[in-house]
Amino acid sequence: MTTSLTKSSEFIALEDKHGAHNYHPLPVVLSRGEGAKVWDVEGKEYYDFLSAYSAVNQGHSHPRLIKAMTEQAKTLSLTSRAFHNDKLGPYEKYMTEFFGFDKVLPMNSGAEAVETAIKICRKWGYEVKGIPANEANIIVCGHNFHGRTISIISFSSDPDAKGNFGPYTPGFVSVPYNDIDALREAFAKTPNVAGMLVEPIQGEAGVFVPDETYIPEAASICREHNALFIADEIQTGIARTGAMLRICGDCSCTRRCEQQVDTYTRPDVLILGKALSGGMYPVSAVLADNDVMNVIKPGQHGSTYGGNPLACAVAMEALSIVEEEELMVRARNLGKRFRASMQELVDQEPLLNLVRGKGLLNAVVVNDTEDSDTAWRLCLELAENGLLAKPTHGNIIRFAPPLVITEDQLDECCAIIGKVVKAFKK
Ligand code: IF1
Repeated sequence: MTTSLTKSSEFIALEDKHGAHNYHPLPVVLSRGEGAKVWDVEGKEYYDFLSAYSAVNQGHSHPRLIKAMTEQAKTLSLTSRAFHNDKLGPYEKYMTEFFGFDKVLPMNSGAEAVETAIKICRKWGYEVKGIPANEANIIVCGHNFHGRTISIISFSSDPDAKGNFGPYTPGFVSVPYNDIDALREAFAKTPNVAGMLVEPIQGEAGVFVPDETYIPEAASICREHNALFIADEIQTGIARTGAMLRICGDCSCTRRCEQQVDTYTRPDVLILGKALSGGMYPVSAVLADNDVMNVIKPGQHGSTYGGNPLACAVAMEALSIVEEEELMVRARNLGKRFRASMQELVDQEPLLNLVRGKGLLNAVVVNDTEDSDTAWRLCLELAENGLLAKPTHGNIIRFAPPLVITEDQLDECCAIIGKVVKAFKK
């Protein structure tokens, strides 16, 4: 379809009239992207400091991804799982070797993969652990974000995500994040715990980084209680936080390595999405070993698009780019540089309270109340000055550029942020 529209305001008016109002975007209409940059319909250039919520870690329009995508699209895009296809097996081998698990279950969106992990966990609880029928509990954390399906929002603590969508799915017990004693207590008090679902860094909560010991200790408590430790690395994984997975800590292996087996931060179930396809196409995955994954038998789970040849081709290429371009090392080094620069700004400017994060998943907390519009107005100013970022929870701004951003570009971006903050009138 061709369109005669040219101006941002015209596109925004169309969305306003014909689209559901389930988002409140910044008033910018993008039409092109390359690397760390995007352009709007007026031709204005921006640095992208959201990276589609960490889906475009490999940068916009990566030439290798475009090639993989278009070549596969010309050949075979979808077969359904009623038949085999010649990309699925190679993809599954690649994925399981890459992340060090026996098996992978391919899905599409992040929320679907989380649902999949929950289903696997419950079934494992009944069939392997021996939990009485319909009694399984899964421990989750306060202020989590795992997606937007009914079951997932059933254990959300965000009133907007949850309000008036009831009745809710039972079987989830929420504990405060980063509180190991609360977790121990929950395990002691809660019968029939099949597993624990956790984000290694809470993204939506404002890039909340737990204590170094929290994730390994949580994993070991799960092991003590014969419960599955399920890591949602949809946002933190695939190099974003400076390692292939956040649960790899500071290890810079290009693939998920064996070290985690020793420290037991290796999850029993690993959930990936977003950058698994580098922003080309929705691709998500759940990984686990045979003792867990084999509870799923034919007919018990699946999806029309899950494991399609296009997704398989794109995901293999997306991971191979991360590995070959060593994006985890880039994210780690550039992240340190970004936080150091922002810390200087925080020290000088009363408008900013603090900067936190890991790798290139960072947030700056603005010195104002959660219900103020200061962070929103700052983001409008940043956009005006050529940098796109989005507030979360009112007074927090997330900064997460594509990992292919260069050091010079990052410095330029820090200068833009500095300039905007210094000139800002509250
Ligand atoms: C939106 C946040 C980011 C996720 C984790 C599962 C999913 C997500 C850890 C679901 C998705 C997104 C979705 C996006 C906003 C966003 C987000 F602010 F809400 F928290 F990234 F920071 N697990 N996160 O972060 O994946 O089904 O969306 O593919 O527009 O809702 P999905």
